[in-house]
Amino acid sequence: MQKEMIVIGAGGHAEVVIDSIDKTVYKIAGILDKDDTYIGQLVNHIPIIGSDADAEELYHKGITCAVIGIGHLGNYFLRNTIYNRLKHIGFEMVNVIHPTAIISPNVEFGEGNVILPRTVINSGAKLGNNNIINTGAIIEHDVILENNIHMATGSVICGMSHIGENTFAGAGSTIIQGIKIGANVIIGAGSTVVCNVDQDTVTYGTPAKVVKRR
Ligand code: JB2
Repeated sequence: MQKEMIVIGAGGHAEVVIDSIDKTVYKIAGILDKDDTYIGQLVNHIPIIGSDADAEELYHKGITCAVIGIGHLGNYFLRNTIYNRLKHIGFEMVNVIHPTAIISPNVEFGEGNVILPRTVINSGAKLGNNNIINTGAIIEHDVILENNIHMATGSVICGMSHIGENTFAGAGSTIIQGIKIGANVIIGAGSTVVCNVDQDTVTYGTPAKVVKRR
């Protein structure tokens, strides 16, 4: 029997997440948006059924699985806040893995991770919770990703690097092997990171340089 699930967010990222959900395992009961404005509208044939305020009631009705479909590039902490709220209610935060993702059997996952089309995660990698591995991103061998990280489209982390929580690696960015990136870092799109990066910084360019503190 399929498990019932809600998707959080009704934007472009949610569309890709909905496409990636295994419908033989999960039945998507609906989408929760920021507010009730668009109730009844469809996103990839799935109706918006309410807002975050409805999550607890839905859980008690037996819809016990959830996935966050917000990429929300403007606020990196929002996904974490929502994740913690849903966990507190009791939701099972599902790992969504698109069928075209290539994942070594020797990868460890937490929960609530979203692994999108044509990604590669190689042997020995460890992922915490609530991470986005966006379309075409490559996570090389023995990389450690903490929690609430967003590896944007086509980004690459080479072997044995370590990424701190809440960090965002922009589209097409590359982190070479053995690098340590702190928490709450933003790496600009297309950057090449060749040195360790301190927490709470914004870093851009090739080679990437810290341009400001957050
Ligand atoms: O607190 C919230 C909340 N805040 C925004 N709770 C819930 N349940 N939903 C929230 N939202 C909703 O997230 C908005 O109402 C909207 O439906 C959605 C954000 O949509 P948007 O298209 O603006 O962004 P996105 O996060 O889906 O996609 C961004 O990030 C992706 C990674 C875009 O920049 C994409 O281009 C990018 N690929």
